[in-house]
Amino acid sequence: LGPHRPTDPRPGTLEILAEDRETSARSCRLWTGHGPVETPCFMPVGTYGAVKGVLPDELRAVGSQVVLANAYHLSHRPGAERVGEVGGIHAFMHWPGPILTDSGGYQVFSLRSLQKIDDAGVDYRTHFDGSPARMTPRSVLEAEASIGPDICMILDHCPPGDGGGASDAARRAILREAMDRTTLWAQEAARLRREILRDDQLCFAIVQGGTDLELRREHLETLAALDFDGLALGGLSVGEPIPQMHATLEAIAPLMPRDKPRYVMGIGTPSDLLAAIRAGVDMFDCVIPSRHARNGQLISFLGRFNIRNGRFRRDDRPVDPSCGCPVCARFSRAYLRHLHVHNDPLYVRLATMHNLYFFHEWVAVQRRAIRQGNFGAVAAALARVLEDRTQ
Ligand code: PRF
Ligand code: ZN
Repeated sequence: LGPHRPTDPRPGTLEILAEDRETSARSCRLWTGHGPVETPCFMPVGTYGAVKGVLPDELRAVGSQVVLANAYHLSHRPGAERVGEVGGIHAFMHWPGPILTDSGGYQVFSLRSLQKIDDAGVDYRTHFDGSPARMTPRSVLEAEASIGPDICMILDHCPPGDGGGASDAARRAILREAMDRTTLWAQEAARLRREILRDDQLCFAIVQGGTDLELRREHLETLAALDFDGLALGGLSVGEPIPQMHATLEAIAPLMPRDKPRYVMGIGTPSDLLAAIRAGVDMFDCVIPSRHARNGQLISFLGRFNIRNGRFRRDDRPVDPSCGCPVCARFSRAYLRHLHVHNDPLYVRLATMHNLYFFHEWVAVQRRAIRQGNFGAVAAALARVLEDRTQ
């Protein structure tokens, strides 16, 4: 992995390597300016240009292919121009592979720092020092041009999934308004991207519409007609009931353009990933493995447990004896608990590596199955694993 070679396919090229016969699952290779991505692919979150506590070579060792950062956070700290001055985010963080940046629209809405939203952009107060700022489709692309990721997400409006307690009609109106505004911003971004971004930077649009299938279909159709390299489903896993989220994935992901990468933003649990892959999604990102690790939650084929629990004091087994990660190869539950109790930063590093390895492996098992033509059987086995696990 590393910078694009002249013999590599053009960034944005999607090779469809296998499609499952019974489900919508598929496996592809997406070419970026920093090498290929084998899909389905789970992307760890490194908001400020670091997956907390873990070195780039350690990320590689646990199976990470693409790292996600956030253009909003980097624009404020240390500043998009500052990242540009050092040669871009790859040089700054010393990650040689593909990088995707989220626009930050979602963070501005979810951090409740929102001031005023209009058809041209959003006024907000930064969550750093409360100073006023404005985000527009243009300002996001300009930040991403300086920061230099391989995949750029555009500005969107993601409303809360629980409707904020509103009636059905009011909820639909909220979804519709956010969706129409997201369309205006996407049209603007599609007009500007060729002028602002480099040729080898891919640009993805974000479909909204909550769990309303009619709105989703309409928005997907509108955005699919614009000049983007890939499409994402936003507005999922934002407080709506999980069965509704899975039903939306199942109905909408298969309708996304076949010849472009399909990304679902901010999911998910192992069960969410299984549902998304079955529905034909290629990429996802989530803070669960890294954030849960920091909180003491270790996730594996055995289930999820909190390492702080006293029962691990004398437990000299690895987190999961069947796990192939570099942490389980050497360290015991008792040692990890000890590190956690003493707030040793080594705990975060080891726990994050184990959790990320498990998420990558969970997806890699399905990727291999799709490519070998036995996804149905493997997905059924994984569903049984989920039922047997301790939550
Ligand atoms: N939009 C953007 N980023 C996101 C989301 C979204 O809707 C979500 C929702 N799950 C996570 N991250 N831009
Ligand atoms: Zn492990």
